[in-house]
Amino acid sequence: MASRIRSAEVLVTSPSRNFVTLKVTTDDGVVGWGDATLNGRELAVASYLRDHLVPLLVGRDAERIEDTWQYLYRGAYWRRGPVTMAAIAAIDLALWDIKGKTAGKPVYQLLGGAVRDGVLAYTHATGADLPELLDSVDAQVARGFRAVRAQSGVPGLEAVYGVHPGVAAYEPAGRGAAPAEEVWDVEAYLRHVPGVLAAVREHAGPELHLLHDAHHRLTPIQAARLGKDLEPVRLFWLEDATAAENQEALRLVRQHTTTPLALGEVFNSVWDCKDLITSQSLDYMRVCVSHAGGISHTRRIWDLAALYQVKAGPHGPSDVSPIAMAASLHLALATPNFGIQEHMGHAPLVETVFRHDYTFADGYLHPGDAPGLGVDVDEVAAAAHPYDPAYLPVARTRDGAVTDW
Ligand code: GCO
Ligand code: MG
Repeated sequence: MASRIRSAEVLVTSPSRNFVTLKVTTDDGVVGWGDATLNGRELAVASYLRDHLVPLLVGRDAERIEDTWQYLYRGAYWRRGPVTMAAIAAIDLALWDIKGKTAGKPVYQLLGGAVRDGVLAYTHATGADLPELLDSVDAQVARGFRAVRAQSGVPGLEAVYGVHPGVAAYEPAGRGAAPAEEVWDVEAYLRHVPGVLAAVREHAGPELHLLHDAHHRLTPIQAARLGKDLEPVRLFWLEDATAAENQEALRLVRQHTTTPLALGEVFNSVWDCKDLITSQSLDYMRVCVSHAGGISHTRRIWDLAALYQVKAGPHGPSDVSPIAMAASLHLALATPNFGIQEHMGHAPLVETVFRHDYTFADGYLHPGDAPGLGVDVDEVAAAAHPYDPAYLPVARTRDGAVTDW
């Protein structure tokens, strides 16, 4: 007998950062959780869900995940875009959670079962200068990580995105009604970073997987030069070398360097990913389940990528909630061409609202074997932390012009 959706409710909570959470309840009382967090644009997704999608959900068959996905995506006429796809993702995750709970199985079992024992994870190491960065790398290796993203301060720049003290999870979005503005000097960065990463490689030895994120800030020719300069460092990947909208740029970069390339954390559909995958312009596709239409759509992207030897390297910073992280891990465990999962971790307060079954040990994550996604939300704790506006910083060049993010 079909199980119908009785209600769907949107929670916006801010246990040290903002999250948009969807609670779907069936008429037999099964609860599924979904995530719809879009950093700095949380309320837009909350409204899209509350005002446009929730009324369509009530009464639908909770088991027909794909049909609901097609109905919301194709039926809207206005397709794609981060707000739409994050909202659809939340519903998709909640319905997979319900399906798992109803079947009494973890979601990865419903996706075909595990094809690996654990999910290789990388985390962040940062330092204002080299000694601080090396300490941070050592601390993350001591926690068990076999892969580390290294970001460093740049002499002459007051703040560099992604650089912060300590190894605890940090929040790149700053509280307040408007974003912070930071000065960015690409030439200073390009002069400084190759030496820093070479020093990290020398310090860490050949086995540690080293990653670096350029945050979409380089022109194609600057990215090509950086990729070349970094070849002796043997990076696991150079991420977001160029702005994601101009996809031909990556082809140019690729012609000049064997440094592996990753991109796509801002993509939200297979159409965004298609050309880069089929032209084999990158090695890792970075879309994550909560921004790209959920498990149902993201697995199609991974399958397309598999044909071209492109691997999955999903986004997993602190704005990817524990619900989305759990969903990503279930999919990763069952995906043959999975590569690596970003795992920045969350502040302790986040874990008091979202209790998750996934674990980290010895470099690998595992989603756990609880039925469904394996995340529970403490609604009382969530309600104690209402929405608090926060925005990612805006970058300006030295002459004061707004520049690529
Ligand atoms: C990464 C990122 C993040 C994003 C942030 C946007 O983890 O690779 O680039 O720091 O910028 O999550 O919301
Ligand atoms: Mg990134």
